[in-house]
Amino acid sequence: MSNKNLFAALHSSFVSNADRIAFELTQDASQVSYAQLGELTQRMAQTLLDLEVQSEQRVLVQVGKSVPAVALYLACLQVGAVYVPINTAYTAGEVEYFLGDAEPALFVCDPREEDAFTELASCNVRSLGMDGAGSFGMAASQAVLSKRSAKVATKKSADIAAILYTSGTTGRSKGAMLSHGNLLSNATTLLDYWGWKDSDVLLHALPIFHVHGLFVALHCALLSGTPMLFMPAFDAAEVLPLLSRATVMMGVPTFYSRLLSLPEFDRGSCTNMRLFISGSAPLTEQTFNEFEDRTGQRILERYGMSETLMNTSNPLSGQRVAGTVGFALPGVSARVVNDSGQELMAGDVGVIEVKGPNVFQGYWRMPEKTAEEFRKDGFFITGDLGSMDLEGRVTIVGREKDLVISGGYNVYPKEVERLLDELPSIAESAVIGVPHADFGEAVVAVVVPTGAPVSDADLREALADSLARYKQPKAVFNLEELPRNAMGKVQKAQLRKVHAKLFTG
Ligand code: MLC
Ligand code: AMP
Repeated sequence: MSNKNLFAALHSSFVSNADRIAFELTQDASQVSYAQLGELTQRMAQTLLDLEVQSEQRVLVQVGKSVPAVALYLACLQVGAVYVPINTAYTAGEVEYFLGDAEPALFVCDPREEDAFTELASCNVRSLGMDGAGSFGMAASQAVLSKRSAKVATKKSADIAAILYTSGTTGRSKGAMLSHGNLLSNATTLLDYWGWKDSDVLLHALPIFHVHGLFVALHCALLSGTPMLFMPAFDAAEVLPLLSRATVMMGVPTFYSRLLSLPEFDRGSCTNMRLFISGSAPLTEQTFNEFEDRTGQRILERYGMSETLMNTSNPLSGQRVAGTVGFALPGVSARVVNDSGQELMAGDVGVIEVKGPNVFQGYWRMPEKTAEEFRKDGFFITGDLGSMDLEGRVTIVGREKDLVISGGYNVYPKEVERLLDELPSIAESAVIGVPHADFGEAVVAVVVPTGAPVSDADLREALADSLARYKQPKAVFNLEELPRNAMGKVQKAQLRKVHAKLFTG
């Protein structure tokens, strides 16, 4: 049986594309070839082995976006460790949870945090700077490579390659376990479905701790030897002059609405572009239409999740319909069901369920939770609400799960409410998402204070150490009591209605 380690496929691409450029860093135009990426990865793999990281052990990583960070991911694959990336915006308080839950053998953090985390963590702690500095980076640069250096660990398709944490409705983050087979099959499907070409150049401006930037974008490029224009973070003004050198860009809807806000962005800005892909949050019909009017390009919208990678996509050739997420990808089955799991007629709205080689292996150390989210016939219950037309085209209309998606980041109200309710100044709270022109949705808190009204500044201060900034409410409202229905359930729909125009005028 051949080795199903995803790294085996990536490595053979690095060998066949050795002389091609893998990354051009947009900060300084420096370039890294596929051969250099392969060597850096080999050094990092050796460093992991020198630190005695074993196959299947977790490596928790919270580092800035950089080529060394990509190489660290690849090195984890190579030695068979399980890569666990977390958002760089998480506070030390949030990181502590992941350290406890993932029980990593090694935590790699930003060099500025290394001393503090060495005190806090019970595992090995090392650091990696965006320039390759830090204790892990230094060790990798000094690693002695020899014939006995790290090999490619042998893996089966179902073996876990990565755990991606995704918050739960209980407010506790769940680790979605993705296998080598999940990652490789989804990437090869996308390469084919999106017609990846030898001449493609990918503009990579997404963060690399989520499915979108880490797996969808990087895997497509790395497996096909595509050069990437690699940006540390999205900035519309910086993207604009780079577009003429790229052929493919992937982004969350905020990327596209921000590009449209630049008056100089037009057809001439993207003469070589063949594909703008959007996902992670709903792309409004308004953005889709304005984008087409301005550039002549119809954005290709697709739909995915941390648990499932990519499920559906609008077609490369054929009609891309605004407001829809297209068809189930080849090998993926999608259906829309009612509460009792019965499949609905075309056009009827229900919960979207999916099955296929893309669907994850379960939640880390949560067998009951895993069992709850799967049907007996193996379909995964996404919690997204939508419909499917007679041709199989899927439209997402909402979410059954209480979740806010802000600028492509998920915020689970429960997690924020739990922290607010612990504050002495707050008796109870309800956290909602309201429309926002830039982020799509924004987090808003409605609170019942115990005494004096709570201000935005009070909340900011109270949550500074415990909650990432993007999850913090962008506005707070004080009420004497929360609206509840006869069953005592907070009527969030009513609150959302009241504050619907808060950020959209
Ligand atoms: C930043 N801020 C946000 C935010 N991003 N607030 C709400 N929602 C967000 N998404 C806040 C910061 O906390 C800060 O607040 C202020 O905005 C400026 O920070 P910044 O870092 O300068 O922000 P900016 O560069 O403008 O970032 C916006 C963004 C970024 C849209 C470029 O959020 C982004 O790259 N999003 C992509 C997310 C993504 O990759 N999702 C994929 C998930 S995978 P303050 O108050 O301190 O000033 C998935 C599956 C799938 O969903 O299908 O793909
Ligand atoms: P995450 O847990 O970060 O992977 O987010 C997954 C969720 O993002 C999905 O369950 C959807 O709710 C949402 N999502 C992803 N892509 C789209 C899309 N194209 N349109 C609407 N929602 C999307």
